[in-house]
Amino acid sequence: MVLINELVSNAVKGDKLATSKLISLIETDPEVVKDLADLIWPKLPRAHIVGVTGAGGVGKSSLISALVDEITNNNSAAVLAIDPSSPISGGALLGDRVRMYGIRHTDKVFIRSMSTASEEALPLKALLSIEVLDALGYDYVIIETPGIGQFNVGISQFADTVVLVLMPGAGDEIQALKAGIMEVGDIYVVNKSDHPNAELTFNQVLFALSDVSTDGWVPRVLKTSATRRVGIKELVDAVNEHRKYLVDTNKIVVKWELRRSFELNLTVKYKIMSRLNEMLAKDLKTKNILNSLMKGRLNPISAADEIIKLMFKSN
Ligand SMILES: Nc1nc2c(ncn2[C@@H]2O[C@H](COP(=O)(O)OP(=O)(O)OP(=O)(O)O)[C@@H](O)[C@H]2O)c(=O)[nH]1
Ligand SMILES: [Mg+2]
Repeated sequence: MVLINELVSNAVKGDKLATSKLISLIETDPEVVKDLADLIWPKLPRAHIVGVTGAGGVGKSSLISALVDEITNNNSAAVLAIDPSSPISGGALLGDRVRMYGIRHTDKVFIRSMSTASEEALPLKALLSIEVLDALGYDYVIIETPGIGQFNVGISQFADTVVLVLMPGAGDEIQALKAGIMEVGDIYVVNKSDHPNAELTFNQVLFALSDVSTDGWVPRVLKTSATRRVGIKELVDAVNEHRKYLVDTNKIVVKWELRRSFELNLTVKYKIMSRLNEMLAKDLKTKNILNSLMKGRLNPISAADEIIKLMFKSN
């Protein structure tokens, strides 16, 4: 607890190593949030959460670094890159990433990557980290998630604004857009606009979206070149316009509710699974139930009912 107190007071002052250590603690054991909560939580969300998604290699990371450079002219930003393939996670990459992307206002930027199991698109630890970054006072929290065709991560369940990134020649994605099976973005970006096919793809996206029904917000379609830093200011303007729209229509409250219900859902699952594993390791009655299931004396549903009964009895 002393450690946490110290980390929080340093993180609040802008110490990025302390912030990174707090996130590492959450990665190791989400229960640490209980201690954190007394210090910096709970409260109404304040940061604007931007989810940036798109297929591999479209330029999400490059676009985020350009975006962060623009945003941090006036505000602070934290970036959380969810990386399903990387076995490396965390603090070690912090400095490297900032350097790698050539971000300018480094004092106002926090960057962190987080590895996940591939089937676990947005893990609890990521959601809790978003809350911590918000509580620490970052104005924008930007999440990079991979999104491939219809296999999306449910980004709209936690992001206030969804930026969907495409690149020239993204035929499959445009088909998916037309068919309505791709995750819906608030802003569509055709990145790599320095490529010859960009204009064609841009027009195809506009066309594909022309009969997508909206409830008040008309999705923006933009062209950017992350590497040449073209169209970045327009992208930041579109994000801010969307935020203003959410605030003006009070839809921001619905976003907060969605995010916090998603959080609750993942937390309850996490706690029940932890409890189950603990019971399977230590509790004789639980082991007997598993044994009966294996021998065919119990079916899985009745076995689960028995386990749940035990779970609530022993609490
Ligand atoms: N020509 C051009 N290349 C770009 C642009 N944006 C990104 N790239 C290049 O595209 C490649 C992939 O960029 P990233 O930013 O790593 O793409 P990503 O979507 O984050 O990739 P993953 O995280 O691996 O899915 C890199 O070689 C970038 O330099 C752009 O606007 N124009
Ligand atoms: Mg990336």
